[in-house]
Amino acid sequence: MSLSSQPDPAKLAAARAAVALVEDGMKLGLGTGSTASVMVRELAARAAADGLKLRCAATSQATAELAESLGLNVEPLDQIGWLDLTIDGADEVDPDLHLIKGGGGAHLREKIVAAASDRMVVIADPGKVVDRLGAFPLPVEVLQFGFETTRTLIRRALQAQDLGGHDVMQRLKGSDPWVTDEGNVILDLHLEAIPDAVALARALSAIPGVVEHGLFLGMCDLAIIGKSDGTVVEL
Ligand code: ABF
Repeated sequence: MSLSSQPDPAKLAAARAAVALVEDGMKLGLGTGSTASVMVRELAARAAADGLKLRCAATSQATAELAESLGLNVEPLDQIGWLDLTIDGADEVDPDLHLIKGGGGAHLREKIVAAASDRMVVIADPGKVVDRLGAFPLPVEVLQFGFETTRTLIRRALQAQDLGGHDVMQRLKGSDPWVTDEGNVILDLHLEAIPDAVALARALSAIPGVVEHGLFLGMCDLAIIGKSDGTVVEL
């Protein structure tokens, strides 16, 4: 949200369109990030206005706290079980609805929650829509144990995919390592373009020490792209 607390109109349009998909009694996954925050506020307002009974699993501590503060019923994922719908943001969306996520550092929980959902809907502004993934640095959550070993293995995997020489940077918060909700750290892969996302995802997943990467392939069912005039486009 901006300093004036007015949400960005494009994010608001996407959030409202996604919240319109919510029905009474649904079990929902709540995403993380500024667009997802707008959605959580819209969802809470609609649930209160329409008397919707919802059960929500959050993809981050920050989202859980926001949702609870607005009166939404947040429960542990395993207490709810399978979810009807997850609504989340993204850093990039390509024409096949493949995504890069994790700029907010929550992609591990986001992927688990999305995988536990019948339907995943992404909400975004037009700046997130790309022809090909990779301009946004690809986040990879890694264990702190053996961190440099894991980074070396990631560099080797990139070389094997003709992606060698690109920066593999540890994400920082100030001068300290960024630590995720799960106590891990993040490497951001500055690749510029990812020619074969499926091959890269497979290679990263095979590396010991990699907890989860931010490529979401074949997980998104619908992307709602909000525009600043308040309209949306569905991909
Ligand atoms: C989450 O928040 C992430 O997966 C993604 O990195 C980020 C998008 O944030 P924003 O909506 O603030 O651009 O959805």
